[in-house]
Amino acid sequence: MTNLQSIGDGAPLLIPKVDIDPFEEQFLLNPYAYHDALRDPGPVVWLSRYNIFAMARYEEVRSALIDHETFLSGRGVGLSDFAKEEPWRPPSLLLEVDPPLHDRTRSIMQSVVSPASLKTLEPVWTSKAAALVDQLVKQGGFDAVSDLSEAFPMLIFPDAVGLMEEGRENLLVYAATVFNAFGPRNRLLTESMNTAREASAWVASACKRENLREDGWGAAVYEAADNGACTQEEAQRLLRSLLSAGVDTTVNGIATVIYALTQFPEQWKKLRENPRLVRKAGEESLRWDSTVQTFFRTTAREVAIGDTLIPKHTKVLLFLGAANRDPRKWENPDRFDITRNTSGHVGFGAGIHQCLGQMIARLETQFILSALVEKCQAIIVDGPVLRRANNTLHALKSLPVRVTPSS
Ligand code: OVM
Repeated sequence: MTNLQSIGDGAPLLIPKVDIDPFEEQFLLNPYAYHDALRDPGPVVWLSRYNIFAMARYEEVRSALIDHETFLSGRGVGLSDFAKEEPWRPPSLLLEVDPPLHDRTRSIMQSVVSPASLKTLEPVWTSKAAALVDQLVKQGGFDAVSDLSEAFPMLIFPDAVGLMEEGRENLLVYAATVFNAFGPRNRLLTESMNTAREASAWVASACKRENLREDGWGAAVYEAADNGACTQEEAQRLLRSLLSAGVDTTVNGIATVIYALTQFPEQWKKLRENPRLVRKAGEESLRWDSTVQTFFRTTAREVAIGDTLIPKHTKVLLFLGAANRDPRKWENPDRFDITRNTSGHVGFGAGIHQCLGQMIARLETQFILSALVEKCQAIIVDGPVLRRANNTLHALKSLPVRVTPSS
């Protein structure tokens, strides 16, 4: 181990420097073109555009995610360091906190979105997925993003939370801003912030107790507060987490698996022959094209990665999407293969912060895929596939498809 020495820009000497901007539009639209350049130089690299450390190999990304005592979330999981800059909104009590607070809030929310509550929602979600897919298949062609991948979560998720009807369209606007806000203050974030003022106000109001139905997850969070698990103010902010993380993620998760199946028709065929593979298809899709591409952590202490010492109190960018395609870990990583063993993928993160809503996301994806494989023989792209640049999400804007109904 060689000592770390600083030079003018703060970069340690023994670290490969990479000049790529992972938040520039070209990168965000196709991150996979750049991942080798981030993974190959070493287990940790210096991003000279931002003067930060970054890790993009599976081993290091996963190790950092599970080591929450070294790699903190409490100073924000975006580029902005909450110890130095005022956060754009009050920090999330789940995502942007460390234990012990994290463990208290996490267990509250875990009991709200419990397997038991999902079990009762399942029949409604299944029939709504079937009805929506049925209607779209009858049309013969549709936009798999707006008509299906956005439409379905919007049909079921706000109802499950018990949100007011009025203004639900603000959810996607707000979420896009939340995920842009993990990146630098680039054009994407600035423009997003301008459109989000109204959406933020709507979300704040939608999270208030008096605006919630009495039978949803939202009311359940407030009941936990009544029982002493948290304050009423904490309840409102915990509910905000569901609205922040629960829609744009599943929208793009669903859109991506449909896109993947159009790009790998032999996998579609395999899925039709064995519809029980829907669960594996969803998982492989998250590995192959992770919806959440990146998150930051902040070091709590000096930490050695290979020959590099990362100083304490330093931001480190973790490339989940690159880890999930690291050839050091995955055989033929660019191949979408629904029968592969995806165990250990970090598409939902890993460790104590691992996606709270992962069962919700899995179910939504499975219900849509099950309906699609049952009702269509074939699904093909029928127009330009458009992406939407976001500082954190690998997102689709439009996926026009044509379908052949099952005979
Ligand atoms: C939150 C939050 C927001 C965005 C993402 C997320 C992936 C959580 O407000 O807690 O988890």
